[in-house]
This record gives sequence, C-alpha cells and structure tokens, in this order.
Amino acid sequence: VEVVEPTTLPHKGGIPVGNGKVRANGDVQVLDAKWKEFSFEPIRESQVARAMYRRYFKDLDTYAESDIVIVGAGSCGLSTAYTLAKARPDLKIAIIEASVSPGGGAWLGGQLFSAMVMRKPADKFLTDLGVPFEDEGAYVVVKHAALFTSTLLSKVLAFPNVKLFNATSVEDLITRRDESGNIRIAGVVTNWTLVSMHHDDQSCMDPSTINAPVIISTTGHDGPFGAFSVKRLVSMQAIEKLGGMRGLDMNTAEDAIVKGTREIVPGLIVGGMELSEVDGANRMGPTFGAMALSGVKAAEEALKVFEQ
Ligand code: AHZ
Repeated sequence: VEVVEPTTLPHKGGIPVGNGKVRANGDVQVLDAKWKEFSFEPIRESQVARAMYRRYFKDLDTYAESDIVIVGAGSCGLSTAYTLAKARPDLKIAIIEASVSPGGGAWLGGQLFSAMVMRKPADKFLTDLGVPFEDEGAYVVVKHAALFTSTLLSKVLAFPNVKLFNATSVEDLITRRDESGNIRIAGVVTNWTLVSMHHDDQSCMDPSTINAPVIISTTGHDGPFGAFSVKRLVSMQAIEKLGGMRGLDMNTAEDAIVKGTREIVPGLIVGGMELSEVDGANRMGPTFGAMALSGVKAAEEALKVFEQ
C-alpha cells in the first residue's frame, strides 16, 4: 500500500473513510498520524431530526403572526428584507420564497454572464452591504452577481428577526373588507412549492396561512411563477387590469420602478419587476440598481405603517 505524504493528501482528492484511512484513486491508504485519531462527536439520528423539527415548528408558530411578509427572495425582496431588518430589529419579517434556492434572477448578470452592473446611485447600497465593485463612472460593476447575492443573502439570514421559508409558495392572499367595503390584504396563503405544483394531479391539499399587516410582493415579472400577487389582485377585482411589462429601455425602466414602488392596495406594497406588470413600465434587462433601490423604497413604505 502506498503511503500518502501528509502534505500532499488534500491535493490528491482523498476522502476520509474513518479509522485513519483515506480512499484515494480507488485504494484504501494509510493516513497520517493527525488524521488517525480523527473522529466526530457522537450523535443519534433522532437528535439531528429533532434539531431541525423543533426550530422549524417554532418558526412556523412565531411567524404565523408576522409584522411583514416579503413574497419572493430575488434581488428586490432581499434588498427589502435587508433594509427593513437593519432599521427595525423589533419587527418580525417572514420571507416566502417558492424556489429551494433564494436569489431569483440575481445569480448571474445578463445572458448567463458573471458580472453584475448597477447604475449610480445604487453603488451606495453596495457600499453599505460591503460588496466590492469597479467604478466605471456612471455605473459600477460587481465582478460576479453571485458575490452580490450571496453577501446580501448572508446578511439577511443573519438577522435574528428574519425567517426565510424557502421551497414555500404564496398560493393566495388573505383579504378583508373595511367599513366602506374596500379590500385590504391581511396576510398570505402558503403551501410547500412541491405541493403547489401538484394541485392538478392530487386532490385537496389545502394550504396554510400567515397573517401580517404589511405584505411586500416582489415576485418578478410575469412568467410561470412571476407577478403572482398583482395577477391575483386582478382576478379578485381589487385592481381593474395590469398594464403589462413593456419592452426594454434601461433609462426609463429603472427610474420608473424605483419611483413607482408603493402600496398598490391597502396592505400590499409591490416592488421590483412585479411592479412593471402593474404600471406598464419598461424592463431594464441586466442592470440591477433599480432592484436594490426599489427594495429600499419598499422598506421605507412599509416602515411608514409602523411609524404611525
Ligand atoms: O421564485 C421567485 C423568485 O425567486 C419568487 N416567487 C415568484 N412567485 C412566488 C410565489 N411565492 C413565493 N407565488 C415566489 N415566491 O420571487 C422571486 C422573484 O425574483 P426575481 O429575481 O424574478 O424578481 P426581482 O423583481 O427581484 O428582480 C428582477 C430582476 C430583473 S428581470 C429584468 C428583465 O427581465 O428585464 N431585469 C431585472 C433586473
């Protein structure tokens, strides 16, 4: 048996198999002294299961009454969550994301290229986050979109007052009528995404709910999953019709999305590209400053409710 030199082990791609041995290139080989004694702390499988169950069920219980629910964890939803959680550590913020992986369309720039472009003044958001960028004058470039998204995500998830429920879809909106008969959004109806995807072939898989005085919807433009809340507002006749997202025009699109981020019906703030479907705004393509700053504006709109 060839003895692998300790210093070269990690570079040979060896996988520890226990008992001081490593499997490398199909052979079991003797490992260096340091690894011979290696062992994890003991555990029983149920401890692992309970460690997860206890926390998830506590979170479900805690966030069944939230202060704010953010629907969609794309670049806009995550920017909203970051701004809110930083400003108000006392508010309970639930993020509902349909996909297993949060981040929406912000893991790459455009056409699957790596770099992410943000027009100024969105560079201030990057500086606040601590994401490095190259300054190109009117705009800045983050070397990889995943650097922006992973940094934002890690900061959002570290806030003690934020819970991300991923692999969970918003299937409907909870509504109330005020004394004048006007509709108000009072929460969201949720289900596991994998369940949501099977309503056509399995019967009666009823959803659950989260109540909150403020819902912020950032589900992106129309598509298989996108523009969820605003499409539902039309079908429940809370708004008459959607304007429909228009063609690409970076200059008009970004200003329109940031400025237009607002409460569309009482209790429901809409930001990011979902808003383009309401207002008939242009799309901006692969420039993300408006997503970050629409998130900031959505957070400010929400904070007004709690400052009253
Ligand atoms: O999975 C969706 C994504 O992560 C999630 N989502 C959609 N419907 C949902 C539902 N329940 C829970 N019913 C839901 N989650 O929402 C997220 C939306 O992220 P996104 O990146 O698509 O939207 P955004 O508005 O944050 O960013 C848009 C980025 C774009 S698109 C665009 C263009 O097409 O020109 N340009 C930019 C910058």
